[in-house]
Amino acid sequence: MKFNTKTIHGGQMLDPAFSSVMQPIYQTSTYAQKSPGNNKGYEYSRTHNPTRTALQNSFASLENAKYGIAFASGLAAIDSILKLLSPGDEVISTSDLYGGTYRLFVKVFEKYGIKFHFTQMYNLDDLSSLISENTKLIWLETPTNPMINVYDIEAISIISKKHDICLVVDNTFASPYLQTPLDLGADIVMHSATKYLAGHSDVVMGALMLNNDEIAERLYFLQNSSGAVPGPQDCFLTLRGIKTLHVRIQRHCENALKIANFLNDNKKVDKVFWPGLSTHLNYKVASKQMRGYGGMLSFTIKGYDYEKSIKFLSKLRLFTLAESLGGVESLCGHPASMTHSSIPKNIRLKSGITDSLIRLSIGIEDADDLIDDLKNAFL
Ligand code: P1T
Repeated sequence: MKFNTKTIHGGQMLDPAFSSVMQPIYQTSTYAQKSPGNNKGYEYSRTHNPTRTALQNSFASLENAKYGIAFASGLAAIDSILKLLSPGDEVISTSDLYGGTYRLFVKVFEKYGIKFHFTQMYNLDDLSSLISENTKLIWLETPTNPMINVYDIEAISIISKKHDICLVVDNTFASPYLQTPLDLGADIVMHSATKYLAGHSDVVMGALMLNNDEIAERLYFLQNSSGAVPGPQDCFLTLRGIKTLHVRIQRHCENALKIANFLNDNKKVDKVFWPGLSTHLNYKVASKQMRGYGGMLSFTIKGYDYEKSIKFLSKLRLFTLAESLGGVESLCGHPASMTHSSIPKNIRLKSGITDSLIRLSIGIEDADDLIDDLKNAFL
């Protein structure tokens, strides 16, 4: 099945009750049992729910995975991966990553004896030099949030395999339409499905996709044992969102290209971070491993400081100042004071998250209207 068909039919079956074409919302916490433990595998909704099963099958199908596991948020999905580790284990992560992921690593899991190293993953010698016998996980966000750096999944997977380290790719910014990391050698794919997968800024949801039977069993155990599961209504909304994933991402990419070119040609703009520009540091690797360059873009304006950048954001009308990304509507944000404020300033500056950095989540409105909105904010 090709990707555009998988978004609609991947892993789906007609509902056995009435053959409804849309998956029903099984809004129930529990199921009547004929005798203890006897009800087609459905006993309690933290453990299993048919709407969630349909979503998990869709997740697996999108990433060419054997297993899909749904969580109540992207961070809940990451939390479960970290619970695979034991005290003394070490993780090597991209230094440029979502602030909430950094916070979970450093402020929650360090306390339990997990050690985190942060590095840019361009230089594979730097990565290799951090590997020890305690290294159990490589955390790769690509493209990164908010600098839109792109790292070579295949090259990094060669290193992870050599040292028997689990390679996890946070594929939130790309979506499986643009990149399928398991095909490139990753062991687990993680998504904040809140973003492109659900796609309409109306649900918070996390996803893990993988092929390894033993790790999958441990993650299903954690999903049930820790209990950070999504409700059936949210599973339904995410399934519905996924049905248009391919057409939405096509338009996100088309609009991002037009806006990246507009900003790149604008004399007031200092730097544009979008991997589809041939001048971007990661254009080559992005062209190799991605099927398009995505709808996330960051930029800085010449001579702008914190105040001027905030003023620029306040002048935008179609771009809404808000956390999150990947919905049909365009959003703008100031990473230093919003999504990445939990990262200490000296650390975020090293990754390029300056006080003047502006992040755009380019929606699927008419690109000319979006460009007019930006033009107006430059006046
Ligand atoms: O918000 P949640 O569904 O828990 O997902 C966390 C998360 C994980 N990984 C990446 C790359 C993310 O961007 C996020 C969430 N990011 C935002 C809310 C944001 O505005 O960047």
